[in-house]
Amino acid sequence: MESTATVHKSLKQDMFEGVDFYQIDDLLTEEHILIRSSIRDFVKKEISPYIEDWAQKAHFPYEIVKKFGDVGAFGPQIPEEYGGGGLDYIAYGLIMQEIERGDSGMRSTASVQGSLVMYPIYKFGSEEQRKKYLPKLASGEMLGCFGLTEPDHGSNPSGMTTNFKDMGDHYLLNGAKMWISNSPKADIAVVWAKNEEGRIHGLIVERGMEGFSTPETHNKWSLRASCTGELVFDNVKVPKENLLPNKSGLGAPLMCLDSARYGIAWGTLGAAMDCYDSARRYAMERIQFDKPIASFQLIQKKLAEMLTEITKAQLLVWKLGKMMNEGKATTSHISLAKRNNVAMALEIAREARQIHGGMGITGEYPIMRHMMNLESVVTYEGTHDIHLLILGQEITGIAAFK
Ligand code: TGC
Ligand code: FAD
Repeated sequence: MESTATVHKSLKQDMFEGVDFYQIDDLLTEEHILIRSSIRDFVKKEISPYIEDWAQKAHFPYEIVKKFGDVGAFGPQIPEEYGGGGLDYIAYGLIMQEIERGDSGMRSTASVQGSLVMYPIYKFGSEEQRKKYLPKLASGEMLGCFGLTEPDHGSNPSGMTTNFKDMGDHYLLNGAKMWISNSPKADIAVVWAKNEEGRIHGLIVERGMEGFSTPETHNKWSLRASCTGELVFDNVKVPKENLLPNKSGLGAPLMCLDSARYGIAWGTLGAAMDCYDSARRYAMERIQFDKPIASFQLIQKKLAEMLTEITKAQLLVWKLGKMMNEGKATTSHISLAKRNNVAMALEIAREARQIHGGMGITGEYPIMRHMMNLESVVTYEGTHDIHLLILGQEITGIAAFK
């Protein structure tokens, strides 16, 4: 009989093969499958061997930024002329799925850069801003972050107090943002702030501007390999050409969130697949009462339900991806998928933890890391309940937020 120690060693090699019970690959193009395979190989080589150590040490591996750029993980949906991948939304989703299969914090780094920094610059920026920032963000020469949340305004960003005044030849920015992924290492921040009339605008704030600091948030039990911090603006002089000119109002950041939430719906599927894959292998190898635990009905029930939920979630994001490609997906369509798939992944992580018994709480397996990461994912980009209320508003026409 193989000892438990040997089993752990072999699992560490990352033998993930994907989950495709309903032959969903038939719905993908050859290009989609090639892209997925190249990102899967990248994750096996550049993330899986190290992620446990990074997470245990709360270390953000800055060198991954350039590597993500090289493999095309930043802004796959942005046109090629600006350094993006020029790919469709299903390709974008598959990339997020594979990266989050490695770790949700790594996917955070990629989705913030692509959907929350490159997207607003591409969508709402001037041609000069696009040319200045997008190619460097795409290649990983530059890292960005997105500042919407404030200490007193999380689910309700419209109440933000960060503000800027027109000083003639520049804007003067004051306020603070909290819980900002990538902030401690970011070269630029896309910051949402109110002008003197109370209208929300996006501004590009660069590291090095006087009065701008990015203190790191320590002691997280979740997304430990991703860096999170604040953005503090103390009379920061922002050049006028750094204002995103082509859209204002809360709708602008909410459009960015649509794109990022879509990526999360795919990404969490990756975390769920990893937990299922690890649980299935462990159940086949772990012997109790002289049999593999996989032979017990209660374990089979858990595995069968995991596969069912993963398959349903795969079909959901594939159809949503088609709607994104056709420009037919609405915020509520995206909310449904983000909410469902994060909850599905969290439930699978918890069940997988049970299947691994005591080993499930250790860093020998990815389960506890995924589970703790998903506790952030269920909160950021709109909490589980906020997405329920978005759906409630869609169904009834009544906003129950206020
Ligand atoms: P509401 O009155 O509904 O809307 C305000 C204005 O925005 C317009 N709008 C949209 N426009 C474009 N696209 C959308 N998806 C839009 N949704 C709304 C709307 O028409 C209106 O326009 P106008 O012209 O009338 O002003 O806004 P509300 O204040 O009632 O809020 C609604 C609510 C609660 C759903 C919204 O505030 C919300 O989604 N809250 C959640 C906040 C959130 O998700 N924060 C995420 C921060 S970023 C983050 O977490 C990154 S983590 C990244 C990582 O590490 O991966
Ligand atoms: P609150 O809004 O205070 O919510 C607390 C609880 O109250 C939740 O359960 C919520 O659902 C509930 N609640 C709130 N309002 C209502 C209501 N009307 N009806 C019913 N229930 C309600 N933000 C960024 O801008 N950029 C980032 O890069 C970023 N990265 C993040 C990284 C991490 C690791 C984390 C944890 C957060 C990040 N966030 C980021 C912030 C994130 O978007 C917010 O945490 C989230 O929007 C919730 O805000 P809050 O934490 O202030 O919770």
